[in-house]
Amino acid sequence: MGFVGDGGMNTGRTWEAINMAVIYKLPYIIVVDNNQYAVETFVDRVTGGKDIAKRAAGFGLPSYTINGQNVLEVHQYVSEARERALKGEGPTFINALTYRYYGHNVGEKGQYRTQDEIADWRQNRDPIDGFSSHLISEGVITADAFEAMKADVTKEIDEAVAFAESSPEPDPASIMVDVDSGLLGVSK
Ligand SMILES: Cc1ncc(C[n+]2csc(CCOP(=O)(O)OP(=O)(O)O)c2C)c(N)n1
Ligand SMILES: [Mg+2]
Repeated sequence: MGFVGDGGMNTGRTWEAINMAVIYKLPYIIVVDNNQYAVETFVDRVTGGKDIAKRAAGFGLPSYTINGQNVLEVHQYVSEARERALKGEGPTFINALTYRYYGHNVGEKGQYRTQDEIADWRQNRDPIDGFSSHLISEGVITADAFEAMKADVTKEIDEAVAFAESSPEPDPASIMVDVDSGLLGVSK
């Protein structure tokens, strides 16, 4: 599987790679993490033809636009793509519509979209809320069990952050471990 942002959808190398995958019938699934913004640029403003699954279809591979906020829908499309790949039927393109709650980076001012837009996605289309509501309504888990699971995961994350923050800074030389210094043109 290869993942690309909506930002990568208007770059030539993405489409060159997709073309190669098609002509060699590679067992490959390309997923667009289409969160509508490339840093601060709204995808529709920079995408000719708007519909990138249609664009992908022009390269001759099954291409879908799906609700990337829906866990089961993502699972279904990726499973089918996997089957096709394993049968030797070549690559599949999945444009998964999603949303980024936070900035592309910590320094951005966030003036390119409204707080209302972010709140709307969080409140009405959150993938974890959607999937947990589904599991609860289907009787797979209880609301209490879900809350307990959430508390466990939150604790695990908090502990990992505390561990990272209390750990010593890494030795700068360690970034060269397992890196081929010849490729970088530097010596160890
Ligand atoms: C090869 C290359 N070209 C340009 C950039 C500059 N750049 C950094 S992020 C970005 C856009 C990324 O958009 P997307 O993949 O949608 O990520 P998101 O903002 O949603 O996190 C660009 C053009 C880069 N890092 N590398
Ligand atoms: Mg993006």
